[in-house]
Amino acid sequence: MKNKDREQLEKYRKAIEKRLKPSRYEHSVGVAYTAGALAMRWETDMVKAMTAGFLHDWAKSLDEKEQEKLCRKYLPELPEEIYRSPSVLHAPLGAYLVQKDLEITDEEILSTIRFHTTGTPGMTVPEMILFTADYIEPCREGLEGLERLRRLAFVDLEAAVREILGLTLAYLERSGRPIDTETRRAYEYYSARA
Ligand code: DGI
Ligand code: FE
Ligand code: FE
Repeated sequence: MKNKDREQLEKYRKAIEKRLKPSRYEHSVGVAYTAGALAMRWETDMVKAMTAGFLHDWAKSLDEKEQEKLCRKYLPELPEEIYRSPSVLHAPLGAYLVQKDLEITDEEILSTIRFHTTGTPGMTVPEMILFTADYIEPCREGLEGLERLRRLAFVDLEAAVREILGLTLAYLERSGRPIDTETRRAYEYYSARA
């Protein structure tokens, strides 16, 4: 990659290192390099994939109450229903905050961050890459199907997305947590294409 890109990425890495606790920072580095490798395999922009990887959990340094407050203030277009699933708020809020805090305006990067937790129907390849990298990055452990999904992501990206959505839905149902509309829509879209 160009010197300029390397310097930008280094800037984002340092910014996220300062912002998140160490384990979450390690996760972000894992997502960045996994997304970069998937971008090589699936022929999309590697620098954008790594940028999104470093920054995708930018809003996660805030507690959920604060996330809700900022979402209500800055993202009034979010459906009221989303507030029943507070763990998904950091994704749309992160897309907003990296724009505000780091002047990231590239819509391709912003939309991958926006949908990294729930997914959405008809994701672009960069969106599927971040969604999948978040699940399979090397620091993750104890998640269902990890070893197989790590291989599958490099063989059939959409199949990996479908499986991750299925596993997430099953997990949420088992634990009795509300399922956000966007998660369900994404799951239904990808199941119907199997
Ligand atoms: O931020 P990370 O921990 O790296 O990963 P993530 O952004 O995928 O967030 C994962 C959490 O979000 C996990 O606890 C499951 C939860 N989640 C994903 N979709 C939904 C959801 N929680 C609810 N309540 N509803 C959803 O639809
Ligand atoms: Fe996240
Ligand atoms: Fe994450």
